[in-house]
Amino acid sequence: MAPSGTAPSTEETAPETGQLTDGFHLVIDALKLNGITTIYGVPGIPITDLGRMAQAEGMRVISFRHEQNAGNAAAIAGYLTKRPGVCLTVSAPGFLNGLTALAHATTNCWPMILISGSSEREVVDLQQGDYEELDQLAIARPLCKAAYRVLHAEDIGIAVARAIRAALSGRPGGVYLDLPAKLLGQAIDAAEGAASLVEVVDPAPAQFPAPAAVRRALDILGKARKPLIILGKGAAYAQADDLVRGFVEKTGIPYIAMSMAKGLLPDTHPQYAGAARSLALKEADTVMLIGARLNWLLSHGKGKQWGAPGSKTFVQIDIDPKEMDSNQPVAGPLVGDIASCLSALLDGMGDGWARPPAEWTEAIRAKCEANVAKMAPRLQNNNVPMDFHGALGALRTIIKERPEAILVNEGANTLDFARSIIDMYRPRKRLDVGTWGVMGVGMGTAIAAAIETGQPVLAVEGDSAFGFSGMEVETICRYGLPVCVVVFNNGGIYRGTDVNPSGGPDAATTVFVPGARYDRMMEAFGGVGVNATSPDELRRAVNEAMDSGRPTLINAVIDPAAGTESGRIGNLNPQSVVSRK
Ligand code: ADP
Ligand code: TPW
Ligand code: MG
Repeated sequence: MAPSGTAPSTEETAPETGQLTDGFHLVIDALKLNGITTIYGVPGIPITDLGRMAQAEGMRVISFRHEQNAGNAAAIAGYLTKRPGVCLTVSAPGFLNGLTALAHATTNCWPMILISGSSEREVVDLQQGDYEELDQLAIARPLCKAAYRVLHAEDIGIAVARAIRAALSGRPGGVYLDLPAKLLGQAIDAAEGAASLVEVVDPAPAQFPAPAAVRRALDILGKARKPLIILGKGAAYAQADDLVRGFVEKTGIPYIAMSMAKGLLPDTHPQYAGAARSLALKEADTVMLIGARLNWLLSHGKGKQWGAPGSKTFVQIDIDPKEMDSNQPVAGPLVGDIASCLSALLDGMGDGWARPPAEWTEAIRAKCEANVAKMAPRLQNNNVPMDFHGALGALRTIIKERPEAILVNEGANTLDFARSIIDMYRPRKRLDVGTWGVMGVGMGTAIAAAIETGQPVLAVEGDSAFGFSGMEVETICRYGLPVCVVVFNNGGIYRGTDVNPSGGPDAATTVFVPGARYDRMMEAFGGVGVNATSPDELRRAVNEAMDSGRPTLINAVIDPAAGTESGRIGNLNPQSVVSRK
């Protein structure tokens, strides 16, 4: 991809006439021309050779054990890099395995391209039972921003360009690219092929808000007595880190950060109201959303959590105009990209901006301090078996000492406690289950985080969550990645203490084999396995792993009774009205 304003580069060595190229090479050349250098996938008919050739052509091709994990890797690669992450799968079953991740990327507004081989159109459309026959294009369409099929080798350049532009422009999302087997082997003249490639110019154009919209938003913010900023992962994705900090600090407005926006400013920032979240949401008169949606994660901007109905005025920055008024009326809509909107706001604020009343900011600060002090002793406990607080107290210190490390996090209690206990200090260092709360993103996310950033990764995983992608520990070992997985082993989903209500011999639905030793999975592939029973042991093992960079899995033995049903969202479980004996 060429940045805004630069002309597409010309091929350095133009092929001579008479030479041939084919679909395989055109796909690879088109991706490389646009700066896409890594493919996450699983090989097989008809794309085995595509992976081999991509590797031969200098691309990084990371082979997984299951397409869903490769897809999750591509999705988070898109989030981390602002370039589409690419996942490559075989037809029907491989395609379907990758689809969950494509939908996940789209839901989270992350750019990703799922490229799947497919069987022959003529046979599929007549339903004649081709090898792995499936109408993949039709199935993908509702789950992504755009879906394209390429039938002629000379169209590959345009198709890849369209896929990249669709994934990156406006609200980012997933794109599906369908490559029938026959296309890959199609030969065309090499010079003609080279000329058909397209380097996308300025794939995510800046989108400026109108001056009137900027004035309107500033007018609302200027009148607020109790303003609050909510930073979301759209703001983290935008990589406008200095502008976010500049704006937050110039306004003096307290802010909270949605899960993956934690660390955009350090969680220790004096304006951070995370530990006073309830008070801030309830009492605020004006709420400014920056790259965050008023979806279920913010209880749609209503309910007890939000104080009296109608008590809030909303200002919102989002690149998607349809996001405005999606759940609550937005009095100050700013449609544009985060960087353009924030620089326009900063310009408009001038020098004499009045900070919010001290009564408000002090009330929040006092609440934060009280809550932090209340929590502190619980985080220092050295109980055996460990509870979530003791174990996370140890990990919290490790992230504080190693702020460059990336924290991957999934589970229920393991997720909710880690989110609130582990402070983040740098942008895009906390990667988790996203908008849907998908279990199974862990290993794909950890692998892509290590590959894309080269930084050490600490993956804090519920034992159930880990199981969804656990086989990828082999992938971590195979590529020698600096990933330390900590499995919070409480013997089950939420808790390990349920019993079968029928009294029958089957295990209860939420429990696993008690005393399981996940650490041995890592040892099976040549990595380091550790069984940790106390916070001290856990701390030691994680530090060792982070120092050595060796693939490590620590089985952290957590009290099976320590968790609660569904972590912090138990209220979303429907209640039965029937009580049967
Ligand atoms: P969170 O879960 O952290 O609250 P969401 O995923 O709900 O965040 O919201 C992210 C929002 O950010 C989406 O509505 C998306 O359209 C928006 N967004 C993504 N990238 C940009 C950008 N560069 N500029 C402005 N808004 C963006
Ligand atoms: C793809 C439902 C939400 S949380 C969870 C499940 C199965 C696992 C919780 O147990 P874990 O954590 O990981 O051991 P802990 O600390 O509470 O014991 N399938 C998918 N996504 C979701 N969200 C589920 C199922 C679920
Ligand atoms: Mg568990």
